[in-house]
Amino acid sequence: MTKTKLTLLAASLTLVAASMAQMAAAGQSTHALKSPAPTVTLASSTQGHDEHDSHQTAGAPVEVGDLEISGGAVKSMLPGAKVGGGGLVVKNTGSADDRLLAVESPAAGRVEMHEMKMENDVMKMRRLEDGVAIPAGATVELKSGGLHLMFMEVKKPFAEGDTVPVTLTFEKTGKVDYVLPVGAAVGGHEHN
Ligand SMILES: [Cu+2]
Repeated sequence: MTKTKLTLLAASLTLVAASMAQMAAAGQSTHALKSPAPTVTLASSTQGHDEHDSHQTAGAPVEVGDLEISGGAVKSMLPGAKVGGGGLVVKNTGSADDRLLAVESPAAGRVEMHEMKMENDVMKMRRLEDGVAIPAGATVELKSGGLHLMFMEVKKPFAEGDTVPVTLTFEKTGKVDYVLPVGAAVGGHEHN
């Protein structure tokens, strides 16, 4: 009798011990699995916000809808100069065409889109009144010598190390803010 009771007691103690061990193990695994995961997610999303929202880094890619704006630069200008040239890269990852309709900058009276072309051995430049087509799947680069941006009535000549914020207006995507770095002036064209 007594022996049986003891055996039963021992058996139930073992059961209790076993279930406690299980609980502990379960608790441990929840800890081990759950807590590191959100930490990683939080860290990466915080980084993304810093780069894009609070203070845009010059030349840092910006993605809005199907468009990715990246690269590009504005050339530094001579003292007293009023016109500056620059460009950027627009990539359309979507399946619908878009169009860059207008560019504005607080640093310039107005920003025009220009195209340079050789015509009978003469380099001609014309203003693109209808903007620049950004076809579906295409990457369009605006830079000196081809399609480019002209900053007119520049308030303070761009100097190397400055940044030039621009607001791009696209037909489909709408307005996109981007910041261009000012690089060293390298050859290129002058027009006043
Ligand atoms: Cu031009």
